[in-house]
Amino acid sequence: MDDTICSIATSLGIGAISIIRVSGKEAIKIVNQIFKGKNLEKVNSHTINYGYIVNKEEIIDEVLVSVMRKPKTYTMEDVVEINCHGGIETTNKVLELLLLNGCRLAEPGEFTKRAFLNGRIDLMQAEAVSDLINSQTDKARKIAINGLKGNGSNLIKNLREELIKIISNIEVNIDYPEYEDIYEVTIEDIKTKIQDLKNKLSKIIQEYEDAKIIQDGIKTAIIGRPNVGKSSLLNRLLNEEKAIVTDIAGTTRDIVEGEILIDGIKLNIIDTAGIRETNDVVESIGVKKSLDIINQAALTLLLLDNSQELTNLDLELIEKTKNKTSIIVINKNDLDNKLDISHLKNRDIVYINTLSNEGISKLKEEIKKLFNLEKIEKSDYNYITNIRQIAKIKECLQRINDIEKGLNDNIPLDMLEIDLKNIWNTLGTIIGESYEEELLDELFSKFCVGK
Ligand SMILES: Nc1nc2c(ncn2[C@@H]2O[C@H](COP(=O)(O)OP(=O)(O)OP(=O)(O)O)[C@@H](O)[C@H]2O)c(=O)[nH]1
Ligand SMILES: [Mg+2]
Repeated sequence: MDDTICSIATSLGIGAISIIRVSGKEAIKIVNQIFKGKNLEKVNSHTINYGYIVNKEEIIDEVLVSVMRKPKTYTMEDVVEINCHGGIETTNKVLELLLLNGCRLAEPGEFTKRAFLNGRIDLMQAEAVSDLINSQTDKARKIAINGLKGNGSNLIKNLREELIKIISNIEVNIDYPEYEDIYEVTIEDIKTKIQDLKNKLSKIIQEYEDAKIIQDGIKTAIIGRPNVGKSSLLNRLLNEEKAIVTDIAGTTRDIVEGEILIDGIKLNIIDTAGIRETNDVVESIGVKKSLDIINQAALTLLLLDNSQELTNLDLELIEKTKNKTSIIVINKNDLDNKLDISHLKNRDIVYINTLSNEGISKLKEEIKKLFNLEKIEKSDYNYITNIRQIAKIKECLQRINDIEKGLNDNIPLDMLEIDLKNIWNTLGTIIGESYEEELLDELFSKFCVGK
């Protein structure tokens, strides 16, 4: 961390402004060497300075340079940001000059890595930076900004404090084993506290499911026999003629995808090839894909045709989707009814007609109910969503389960103490109290360059 790093922080292309960021001990000195204007080594911290970037006598660009001295900076090191005119040539030239004058090109995420290593943010907050950049909906952004503010970190820190209290409780028991009365009282107390801890960890895992929906959306598959109107439904939902619709059975052969937002939650909708027995090679590959998608989707919309009797294939699909989160969508309700719904007991059913759009809002309502989107809408967006962090929480939960079993079998208290300290350590790795170098490398390599 002794060297001074630089990187283009904005995306490289033609635009009004490009920002090149420099961080490290020599940041101000190096930029000053290629700057014509005030002496940057003498200007006040957190000032913006007008001037030129020069290569000896040649003016490369007219710029504004922000000088921010440590420690109140993104990395807690001296940071300089050069605002130059957007454009690939200019930006690259300024970067090249910085490299020639002693900077090293930053690795992806290296600025944030330094912010972590210098103690300005913890590991959860660092990961939230990446989530913020990658968030695709407003709600995903809200989760990320809460993470960045440290809400998730505080949650973990509180859990660790509770653990410390339990551990000290146990130590009293180990140190004064002769007081049997105290032991009797506190062991019950310890059990209650461990139960409480377990509930809190379980809640984080449960809420993670909601958060996944907010961040990734709901993968929704439209399936059914050929010609029931799957592509028509996709088009209605997207409000766009995306998929080809004809009255020829087997029109859709490969999957067609689109996205909509329902109450700010993204629905990734997949229209599939109609499922039937076929000798056509291309179509049969499509059919296989359709069947696979049922297993991958978070929501299946099984389309049936109101104007036809149920076929064996329909019945098979009804059976296949029985234990999945699914809605039976009965299309073509403008035509005379021939479909007998007595086979559809205990299933969510919505009638629609894609010609007039009837039932489409009802379908959306049903999806909202199914995924409890109203609850998510009212949530405070304090979720832990990072897979690494969740894996650690699950690990803690597993250990607590083991401890509970042990407590019932009267495990020795010093063993219990060791187990609880392990959980305390595991929680610590979530916020980066301890870490392995490889973990950091892997984690920050997923960041974009310049962040
Ligand atoms: N009357 C009526 N016809 C509809 C309705 N929805 C779709 N259709 C017609 O049904 C035929 C098939 O529609 P598609 O959307 O292509 O059906 P699909 O399920 O995607 O068919 P494949 O791609 O072959 O599996 C077309 O002629 C549509 O115009 C509806 O609500 N009412
Ligand atoms: Mg189709």
